[in-house]
Amino acid sequence: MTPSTFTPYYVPPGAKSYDSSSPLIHYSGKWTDSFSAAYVQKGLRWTSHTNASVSFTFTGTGIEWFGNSGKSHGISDVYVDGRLVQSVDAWSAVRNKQQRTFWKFNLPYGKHTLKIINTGRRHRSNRNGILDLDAFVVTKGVTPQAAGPSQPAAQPSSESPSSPQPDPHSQSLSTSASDPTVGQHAWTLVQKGTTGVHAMQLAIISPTHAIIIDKVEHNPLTISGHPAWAALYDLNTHAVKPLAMQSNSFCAGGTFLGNGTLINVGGNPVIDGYTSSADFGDLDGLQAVRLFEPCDSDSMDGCEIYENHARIRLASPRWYNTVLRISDGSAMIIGGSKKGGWINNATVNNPTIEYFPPKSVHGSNGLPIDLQFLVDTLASNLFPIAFSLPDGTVFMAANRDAIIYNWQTNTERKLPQIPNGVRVTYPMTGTGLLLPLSPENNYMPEVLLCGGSIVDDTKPGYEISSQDPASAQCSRMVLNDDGIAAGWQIEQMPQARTMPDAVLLPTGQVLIVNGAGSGISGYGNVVNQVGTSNADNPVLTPVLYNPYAPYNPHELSGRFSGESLPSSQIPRLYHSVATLTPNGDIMVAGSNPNLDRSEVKYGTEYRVEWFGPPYMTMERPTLTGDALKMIGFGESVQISVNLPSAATSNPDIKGMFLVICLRMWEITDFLTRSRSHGPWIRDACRTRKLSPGLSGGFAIDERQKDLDDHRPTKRECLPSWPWLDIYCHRRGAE
Ligand SMILES: [Cu+2]
Repeated sequence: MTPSTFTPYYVPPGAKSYDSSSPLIHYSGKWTDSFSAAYVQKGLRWTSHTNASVSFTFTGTGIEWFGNSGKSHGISDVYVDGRLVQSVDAWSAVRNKQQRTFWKFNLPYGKHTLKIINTGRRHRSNRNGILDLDAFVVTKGVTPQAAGPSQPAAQPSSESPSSPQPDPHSQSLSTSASDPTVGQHAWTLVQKGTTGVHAMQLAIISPTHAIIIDKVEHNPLTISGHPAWAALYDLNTHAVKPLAMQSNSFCAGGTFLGNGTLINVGGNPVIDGYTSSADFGDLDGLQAVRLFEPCDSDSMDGCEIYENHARIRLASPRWYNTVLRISDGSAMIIGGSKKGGWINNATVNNPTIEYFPPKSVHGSNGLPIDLQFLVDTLASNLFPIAFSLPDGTVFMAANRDAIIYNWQTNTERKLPQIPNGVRVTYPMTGTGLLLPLSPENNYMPEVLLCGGSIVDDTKPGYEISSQDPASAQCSRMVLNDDGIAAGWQIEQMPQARTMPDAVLLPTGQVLIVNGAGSGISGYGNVVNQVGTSNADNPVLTPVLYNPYAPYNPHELSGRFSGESLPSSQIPRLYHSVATLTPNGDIMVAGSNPNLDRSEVKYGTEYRVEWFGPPYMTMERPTLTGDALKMIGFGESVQISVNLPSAATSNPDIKGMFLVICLRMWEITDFLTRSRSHGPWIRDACRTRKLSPGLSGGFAIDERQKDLDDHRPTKRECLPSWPWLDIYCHRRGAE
């Protein structure tokens, strides 16, 4: 079959295309027909006459205008319902076809009229500019009341200064301040910004930016004449800048290397005839290695993804692999399937690990090393949950099982099975994280796994339903001999969730957000699909977990609280993400249980939400002087801090101080753990309490203090790139 062209022109499920020859489209002035196999329905209409116009009345919530761009194209005025909304310049240095010249989403559902008038003006020329129309695409939208799919809207990109602006579409929800411990400071939820490309994978890459990596699909954001599938998101301005990528990153995995370079590996082949992209040459992503060097310029100029498939690639194909930075700063690349699919099976399973950069250990000569755990845990074992532990070993959970893997000796230590038949990895996706390492527990690692499903992973898709209930279980274990002998401690989330995302907050609490109350991950596989989603019953309210609260076997939800948390109106199912930001709030994005962009329930979600913990509105300690750029291992560090007045006056807080290091990245498939898919890669952090009694501590008797942080004693705990956050608080409180 001839691959279709991967242009911005696309008709998502739930939208309808009207060709330029449609009798419903009215032209006035002199227009000319052109014919080419490269045009929608092989025809296009154009005019170079000033004041020639086209108008079109449609019923729906959104409209997209597609046409060519090029050096002869000019400026047109676009009216919606009689109001001038934008002057659009279709000029470009390169001639492109099937471009999205203008779009307007988020209109109230109903009848609207679009009118486009040629101004005759043309960029860098006195000659008349061309206005052309290849097709209109109308987004009908779900019924106005239903919580439906998002209306995609791309922020202006640096590449196309004339990009239309989406409606400012923002909504604020605040909780009441009924909790006396919170006072006037409460959780907030704001919808602001759109990601332009669907946020399958998300990672914070600088104090000001996040990187978003999607799969090859028809996103609103474009680059070089075709849809983009990676972008940089400005956390402060909410602007999105498209990134060029060569290979299909569908269900890739990622982490940061010890030098701060982000690597994103694996993915999917080119999907011929669908989102195929033969015309710009996207490459099979199964063995791809994508590198993004540290880049903290505010403008992100020159920050690009590097791929060189001839020279840098994985030793074996991987789809849904987990990538984990280990104690020597390299990345361990764990498992995956040899090709895209759904539930893993022995035919496509890749039950091996490899490293980047490659290393020759245990006679591997850089080639993959067999890992029996990945055979034993078939079938639902994709995106294993993995953490690097303080002694350099690696915790892994997949399906119902867990091990500690010593990569230096290539040995596995079996851990007790996760109780009650709960499966925690794709497509029975749960979430997991390493709880804070703190002086109180002598930095003893403790893991927490939450959500997932008890659905039998040997059943075919037609025996699994989107209505099968998810698991509410959390399982927690201390990873030393006593803890392992004691086994998993069981808790219950207030609501069952599959595909949750867990975010470790600077307070030590865990925010569990996103996910579905029923069904499993993926799309197009089970019965009772909603649209094509394998999951249903979105869980719209996050819940807070306090790891420091006492365990009560008679009250299994005792460590959870959620009454004061605001609820979202946006379902976040398969392929959704959440991460802490350098500002301290939580960025939530994504959801796309679809092969390509869709406008029917559950559609492709581009809107971003921001959860603000109560501390966002409190006075915070501030660093005085320059922020630290680098701390060498074993170095002492002096940090000067201005303390908030509450800290100097409150006897509970005075004398207690936490310096917490957090790594910001979490990615869904890749770095973040968004459990909508992947394992969490956030490895952890060392929490350090500084008090006058501790060596290297400080005295607290003035507002400005010098903190002499004494250093980590184990190199493995901090292989690289931590973020240092300083908070004043009582443990477990906000
Ligand atoms: Cu995926």
